[in-house]
Amino acid sequence: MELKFTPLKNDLLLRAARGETVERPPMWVMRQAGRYLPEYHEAKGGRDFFETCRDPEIASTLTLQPVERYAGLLDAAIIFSDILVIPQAMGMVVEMIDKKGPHFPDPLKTPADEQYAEVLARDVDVGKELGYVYKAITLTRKKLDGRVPLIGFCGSPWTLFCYMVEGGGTKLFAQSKTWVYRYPEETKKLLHKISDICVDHLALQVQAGAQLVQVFDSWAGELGPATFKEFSEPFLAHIAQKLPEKLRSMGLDVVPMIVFPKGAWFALDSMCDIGYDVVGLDWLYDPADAVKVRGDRKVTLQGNADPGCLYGSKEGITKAVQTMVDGFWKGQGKGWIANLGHGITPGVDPDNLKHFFEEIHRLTKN
Ligand code: 1CP
Repeated sequence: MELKFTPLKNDLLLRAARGETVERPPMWVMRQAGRYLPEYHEAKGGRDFFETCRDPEIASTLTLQPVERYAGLLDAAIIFSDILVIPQAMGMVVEMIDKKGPHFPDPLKTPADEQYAEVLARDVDVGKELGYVYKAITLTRKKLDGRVPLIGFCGSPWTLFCYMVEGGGTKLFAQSKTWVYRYPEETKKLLHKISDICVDHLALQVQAGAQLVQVFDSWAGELGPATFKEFSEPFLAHIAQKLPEKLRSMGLDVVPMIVFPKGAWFALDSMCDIGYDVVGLDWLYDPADAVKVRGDRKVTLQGNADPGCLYGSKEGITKAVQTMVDGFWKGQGKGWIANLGHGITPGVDPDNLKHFFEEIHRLTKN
């Protein structure tokens, strides 16, 4: 069943994602609703992070904050949630520790563990476990009232797997690498299980009102070309293939899909062929080189300024924008969604993000 909402007044992002020629590049930034905004801290108060995700009223308020602050500049909203709601739906406990990040008190240790068998065997009903995400999306669509499209998202199977075995953020990836190099088949079984849950979660987000979806493979670059091909790419491809099938079977329209394989510069060529409409790039790519790798394939590139440029001066930010505009946009007029190369970081002055948007606007005006 398709829900009815106010038609979009600004559908620039959807047109650019589909590869159409557009009047200017759409812009949004990863983690745009978050800690750099004083109004985020005000609205969140002392609440636990996952409690805010589970409260559709607060989650929608947080989603709208950047849309309101940057009205007329920002071309998308992204639902306030987290990639780690999937491990939670799979029965794992995930806490968010203030100023430290996510923590799993009981991560997966080895395939011989009882917990591994339990997680694999568990029949996960995301509709039941993550109903609050879908409620938040529907409420946000209503509050947006057609101002900009709403993006839904999930973590990639590989990135979620890393958190499930590491138990939180890591620099070494010791557990993830132990699994990859010691238990490759058991690792793939789990990745496959996670992939199917990602498809279900994305489909229900679309049913609830998400107009475009992004898969965050934040730890893609921890793998090398050969291991990425084995432990991440097939599962990203599985999502790209199954989601449209699932949406059609639910009587829903197919939505554009974005993949963000952070750090996997070696995979750009194959990422343009696995079924995504948009490939997100981090700042380690030279925009003009990425455009060359894409060639004439109908894939839109998204990114990719160093998020750290927003700690810079106005001139520094302008220079970073100019590099993107020259590489992605000049002589093209399509195929680019302006963004940072990763999430905006805490401590950035929100006015610097405004300057970033204004400069994209100014430097891409015909
Ligand atoms: O505007 C938005 O994008 C907000 C919605 C959002 C998204 C898309 C949040 C809220 N998290 C995410 C995705 C997410 N979460 C990713 C993929 C994007 C990326 O690579 O940045 C990842 C890796 C996570 C996991 C996570 N959640 C971390 C990273 C930990 C690590 O390993 O370094 C952290 C710090 C969180 C908490 C979190 N999620 C979101 C917010 C606003 C916060 C901060 C909570 C707080 O302290 O107030």
